[in-house]
Amino acid sequence: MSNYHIKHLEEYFQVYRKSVQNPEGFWEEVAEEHFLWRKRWDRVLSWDFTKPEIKWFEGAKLNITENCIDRHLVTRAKKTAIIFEPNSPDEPAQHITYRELYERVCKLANVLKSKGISKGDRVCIYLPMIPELAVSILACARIGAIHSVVFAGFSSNALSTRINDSECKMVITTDGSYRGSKTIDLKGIVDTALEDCSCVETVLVAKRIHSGINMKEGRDLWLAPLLDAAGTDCEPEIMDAEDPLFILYTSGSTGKPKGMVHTIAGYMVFIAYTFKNIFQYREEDVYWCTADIGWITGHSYIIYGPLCNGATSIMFEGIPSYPDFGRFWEVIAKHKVNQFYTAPTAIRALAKEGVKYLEKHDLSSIKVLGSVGEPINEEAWHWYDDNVGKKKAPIVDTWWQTETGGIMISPIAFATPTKPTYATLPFIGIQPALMDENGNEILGNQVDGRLCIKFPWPSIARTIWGDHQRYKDTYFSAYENKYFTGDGALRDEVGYYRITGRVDDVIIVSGHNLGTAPIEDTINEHPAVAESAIVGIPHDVKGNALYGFVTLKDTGETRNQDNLRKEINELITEQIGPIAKLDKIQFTSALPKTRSGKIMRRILRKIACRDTANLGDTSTLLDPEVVQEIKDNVL
Ligand code: 7RM
Repeated sequence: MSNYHIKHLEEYFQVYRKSVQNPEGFWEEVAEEHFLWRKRWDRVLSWDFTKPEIKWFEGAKLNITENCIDRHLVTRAKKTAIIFEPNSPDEPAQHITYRELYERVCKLANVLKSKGISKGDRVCIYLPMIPELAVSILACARIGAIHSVVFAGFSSNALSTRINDSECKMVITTDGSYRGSKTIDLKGIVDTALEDCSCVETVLVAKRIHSGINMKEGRDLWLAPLLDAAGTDCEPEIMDAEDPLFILYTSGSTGKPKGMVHTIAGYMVFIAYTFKNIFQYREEDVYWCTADIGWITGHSYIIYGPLCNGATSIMFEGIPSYPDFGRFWEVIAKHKVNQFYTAPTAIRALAKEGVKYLEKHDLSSIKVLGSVGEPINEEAWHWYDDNVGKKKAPIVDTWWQTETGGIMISPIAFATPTKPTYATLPFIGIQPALMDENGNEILGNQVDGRLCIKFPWPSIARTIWGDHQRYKDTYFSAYENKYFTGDGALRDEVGYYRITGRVDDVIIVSGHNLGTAPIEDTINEHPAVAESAIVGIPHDVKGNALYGFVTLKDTGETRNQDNLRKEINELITEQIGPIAKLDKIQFTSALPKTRSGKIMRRILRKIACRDTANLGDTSTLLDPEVVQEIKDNVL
């Protein structure tokens, strides 16, 4: 039996047992057999959740890019590592082989060095989904610089905060980016941001849209001529297992963004192992994750996980609605995608358009479907299963976080029987616990509580950049000796987990704890409803009452809103009970979402409570205009 490649449920249980009974022995075996090390570790694991301090493979030396690129050159030099699918379907796709990727990464690594970047320096990468983004990440890793990718949809304000927090010496950007039919002046955003950043010495600019931009003398440099002059080999910097690999910012419910720090060896081992098993990637498969590399999903499951396995990974520059809502399906058919990984918000947006776009494309290459980012509601799950997977492709609903680095709870495709809306079983090595309000672990099945993890796994973030105390307070203080995820979950009669959403989304109505997710799921089952979000508003008698924001499907017919309100509440009464009925239902054209697709309930809550003087930071919203519309129509 190979520990590395799990194929049946029985095997999962055996390997899981082993990984929990002897975590060090287990991960040591995985690390030994499947990666390239320059020096072996002295110790597999040391940990103390009270400090908190976690170290994996201490004493080992390696470079992650040798694992992602160099070692494949023997057998996969001509294999495509990255398929770049541009924003416009009229622009040809690019197939970048492992050999080409090697050369491009080495060249850029040499450029970085020549511009004064060395091991431990922070480099901010503010790029759209173009090959230079992947190459920049790997070039940093090659020379031991710490990359901090900032999603290229963030404003100049968000960008400067992140650059300053980790004192980046360099920014890598472009003259602009494409987004559907629009272009975005990325360099202009960088220029504005840098007015507030004295730490940045150099800005490297890749050409993408060929727009006229300002180049600041002595600071800004075009990338192309530097690359042309650079050498095609660059010796990898030999790194310690626990050296930082990257910083990635994630917004908390309060305060400034948290720069989560991931270190090299443990991250590499866990991300490679999860990718291989959960998606059941096989040599020659084409894998597509639609996330932006500006999020952890893109770091772990577009770049590091696939490349560590010698896979072919698609990088898509565009959006699902351009030139029309058939774009995803067109790309799947064009590249014969075998594993497709996307977010519930995208699934719902596409489902809203019906099946007419799907029917035009051949999706028969699909073997596995993935979901990530938020709980997937029953309706979206079935739509995905019926229409995209044609009931033949298992859906891996993968629960994890920026902080966890890799997937924590998920089916293993073809091994774990799936169940709609359930992330199912803990992945190998992951030891979840459900906790009650008093800090006690809830044992047994058919229970729900707050989700914690009891034992370290290799890719857990090691700290928050510059603020270890905040790391401790946020994740290790709620429950003794446990990592607290901030999510609620339930465990069903067979031990499957269902993530019910952030615990701060719980609303107490007349003493009943109501999670927003199940109510939203019920509303979404109404045939006219596309999406919904529930918030609590103060109520004299009940403590809180429920206020719903609902978007409707474009079915062509006009509906009487009062009738719809009645039908929605009847549905809730039927499926959950009258306690969960909504006091108010506001119909709206869209919901405010973060750019990674998470509904910003914080903003909706304030609007519903008519507390709109200070809506907090709305700069990370996908579509800030909807906030005005919702404010104008508040009930
Ligand atoms: C990967 C990612 C983390 C939060 C997490 C959850 C929610 C993510 C799922 C999910 C239910 C899922 N990282 N979440 N995946 N909830 N089912 N499969 O999204 O740091 O950006 O967000 O996202 O609340 O705590 S993240």
